[in-house]
Amino acid sequence: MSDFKRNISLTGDIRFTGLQLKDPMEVSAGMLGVKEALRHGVKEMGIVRSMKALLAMNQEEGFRCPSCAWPVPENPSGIGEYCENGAKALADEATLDKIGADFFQKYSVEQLSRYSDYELNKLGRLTEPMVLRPGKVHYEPISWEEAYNLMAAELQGLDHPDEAIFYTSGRSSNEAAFLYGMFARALGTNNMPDCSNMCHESSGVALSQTLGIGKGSVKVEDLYGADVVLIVGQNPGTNHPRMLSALEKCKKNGGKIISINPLAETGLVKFKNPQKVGAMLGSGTAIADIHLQVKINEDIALAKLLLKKLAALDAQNGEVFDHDFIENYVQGYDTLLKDLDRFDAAELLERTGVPEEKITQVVELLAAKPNIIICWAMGITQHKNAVATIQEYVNILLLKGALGKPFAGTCPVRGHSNVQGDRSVGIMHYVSRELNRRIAENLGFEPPTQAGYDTVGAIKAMYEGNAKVFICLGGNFVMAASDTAYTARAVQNCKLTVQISTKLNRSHLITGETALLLPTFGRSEKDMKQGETQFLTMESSSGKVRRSKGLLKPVSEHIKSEPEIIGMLAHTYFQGAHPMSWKTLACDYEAIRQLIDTTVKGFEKTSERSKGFGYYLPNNVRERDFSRLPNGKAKLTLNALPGHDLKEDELLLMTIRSHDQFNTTIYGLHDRYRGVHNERRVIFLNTRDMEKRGIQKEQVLNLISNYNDKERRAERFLAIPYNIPEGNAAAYFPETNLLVPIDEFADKSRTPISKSIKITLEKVDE
Ligand SMILES: Nc1nc2c(c(=O)[nH]1)N[C@H]1C(S)=C(S)[C@@H](COP(=O)(O)OP(=O)(O)OC[C@H]3O[C@@H](n4cnc5c(=O)[nH]c(N)nc54)[C@H](O)[C@@H]3O)O[C@H]1N2
Ligand SMILES: Nc1nc2c(c(=O)[nH]1)N[C@H]1C(S)=C(S)[C@@H](COP(=O)(O)OP(=O)(O)OC[C@H]3O[C@@H](n4cnc5c(=O)[nH]c(N)nc54)[C@H](O)[C@@H]3O)O[C@H]1N2
Ligand code: SF4
Ligand SMILES: [Mo]
Repeated sequence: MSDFKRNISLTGDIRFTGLQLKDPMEVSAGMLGVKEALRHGVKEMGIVRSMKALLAMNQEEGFRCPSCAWPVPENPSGIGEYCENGAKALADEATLDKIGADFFQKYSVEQLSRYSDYELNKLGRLTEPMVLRPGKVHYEPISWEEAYNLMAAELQGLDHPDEAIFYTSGRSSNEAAFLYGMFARALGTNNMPDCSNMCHESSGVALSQTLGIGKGSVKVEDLYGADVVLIVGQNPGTNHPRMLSALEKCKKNGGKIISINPLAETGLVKFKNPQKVGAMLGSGTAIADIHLQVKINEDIALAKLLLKKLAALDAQNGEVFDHDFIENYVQGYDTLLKDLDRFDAAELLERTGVPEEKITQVVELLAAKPNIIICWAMGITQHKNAVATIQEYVNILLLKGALGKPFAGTCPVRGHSNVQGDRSVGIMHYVSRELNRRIAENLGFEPPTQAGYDTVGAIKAMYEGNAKVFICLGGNFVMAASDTAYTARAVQNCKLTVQISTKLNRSHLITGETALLLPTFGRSEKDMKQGETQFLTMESSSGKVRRSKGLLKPVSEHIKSEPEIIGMLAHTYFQGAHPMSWKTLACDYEAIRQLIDTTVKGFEKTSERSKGFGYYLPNNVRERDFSRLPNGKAKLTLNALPGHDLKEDELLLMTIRSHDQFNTTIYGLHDRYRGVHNERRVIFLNTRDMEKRGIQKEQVLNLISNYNDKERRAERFLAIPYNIPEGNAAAYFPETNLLVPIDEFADKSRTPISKSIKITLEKVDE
């Protein structure tokens, strides 16, 4: 394995920042949310810039919020279609702080790697292309032209195109992602890992197998009229805040909200709608009517218990399940009912850790009501049995006939603002025969027919020396992926790593022999081409394609848009010897959209139809069309219960987000909803688990995971007694990714097991 003699820290200097504990908050958003949002905005962007940007965010002619993928409703409230965390994301990207050549001359990558992730992000926006040459520890400036030449030369020098890997984070536009995916294929590889592999891949796999489409079926408006909404393994108060407004409407209309979560997350408990002045002054609405405090990864037991009880009621009166729907659209009914008999209700109940009376309340609701929506996120996608867990919940919807009608359906709530769009336009490591056929027909070249690497596959390939060039369209690969030390080593094995980014992160410091840092536009920035401000398109969590048009002055005149960078790289590589006009496409987004329309199924007249509030892509579940599944019917599945075989001293750790971060981008050191201030190095523990181990509040602990006799450690975390089930623990990512073994991932989707890591605690003598 090569070593470039760079002395890079994977964690930054580990030091505590001054923990202060308060009670977890009962009410989310409201006045404090808006105040927080403005505070961040004004501090980072100045008052004029922040007001200008905030007024345009999520508006018809404005830009899409760069944070999460929650859709804007058909009839938005007018002003302020954003939340505190959307405003924070905007302030973070539109900051006036910047770093360029002088900065990198002063600080080496070795020095910078001692900074925390929080400190790195705070340095500001990248302003000019930089290169880190072999053996050097300082980035130096490089012209765009030389950067394209360097990349093209490295790609041309590969023995096989499969030695190149193209990672995508979910912030890119459809236009950029399309060009990127087509360039990888034109080169001859399907090596396109993306952040989805670590995120909702389990949802995609589970839903494709059972319902014939990897996306959800619910529109925002469906939530308003639902009878029952289950929020499973999701913390919307922090990660999809405007979803709470939709849930509030649902409640007003008589709907019931059930939260299934090991934690009593703020926002699900009480919520103030920041768009309504009246609501800000009141005490907020308790969003969740019932909270099932399930133990980590016992959702299959919980869903089976619900199914068993519903089946028993249905056996009495035949009115609980939708028998017409089952008859016409569903396969596997008898087998599923028989299989449920194998499980003992008392054992299932015990596994869940939920009080029986709460289960009874939920069963009564589900039995009586037809319009059910199930929403979920990382709490169920990042386990070994994630696909099975999601399918077990889908079983409930199928038996209730709660699909393909208003106010019912599946709602996997997506993370990154355009992660769904990126997939739709072709960012995937597997092969779609239909897409390949359309590429050959419309773009004039034969794409590769061999599947490429996903995220775990890419890391292993780099580690083993089978990949040499690693290009990243956004993201922070080394910190987001599992097994930080292994992943870092893997990336350092590459000859060239390229990061197309807005802000500095640790993946810019943990690099290959040569590294390029290519600065690009944020969403909010004005992208001028041919004398006109350009728009780009994105797809929300509900499958709607909309325009996004930035308006702020770009942070530097030396940065380039993502489509331009990709188009020019492809142009430099092919030098005209390719049927696609890469150079033209680099600056003509309209032309890219036309290619998307002809090449990607479901996209049609996008330039026109993406206006205003946009258009929905086709969705077979909404039409109750299951013809693409075997037998033409949706599928009920049989799923096994998980077995963790925890040792006496082991706990199951979930790695979660604080209220002050966007994935690996750390905005601040607070998690005020959970009562944690000024510290990220904390671990939430049940008091009984603390007592058993003689652990004091705020005691310093090392976290250790041990899989296949390999010990992995994340050092120095402060113990916090918290309302969390016994045997369970929680801590923030990315600090804890050191603990996730590279080989532990979900069956079928290969998503790392970030929410159920077996750990032990080691006390540190201070
Ligand atoms: N502000 C902000 N917004 C974001 C992000 C961000 O980092 N910050 N990230 C974006 C991205 S990429 C994504 S994917 C989403 C993530 O959105 P979420 O999935 O809400 O994010 P997590 O913090 O991972 O929260 C997981 C939740 O699942 C619960 N949970 C954990 N294990 C289990 C389990 O076994 N069963 C059940 N039922 N629940 C469990 C946890 O207690 C927690 O409430 O948010 C997006 N939006
Ligand atoms: N342990 C653990 N690990 C996890 C998770 C977890 O819950 N637990 N969650 C997983 C999930 S759900 C996800 S989605 C992944 C996230 O993985 P990634 O998407 O790779 O990571 P991010 O932190 O979102 O990437 C942030 C970086 O993107 C760049 N950036 C921001 N905006 C733009 C832009 O507009 N264009 C470009 N080109 N670059 C931009 C900035 O440089 C910023 O530093 O992490 C996964 N990792
Ligand atoms: S809910 Fe998500 S998309 Fe909407 S404003 Fe908030 S962070 Fe942005
Ligand atoms: Mo995600």
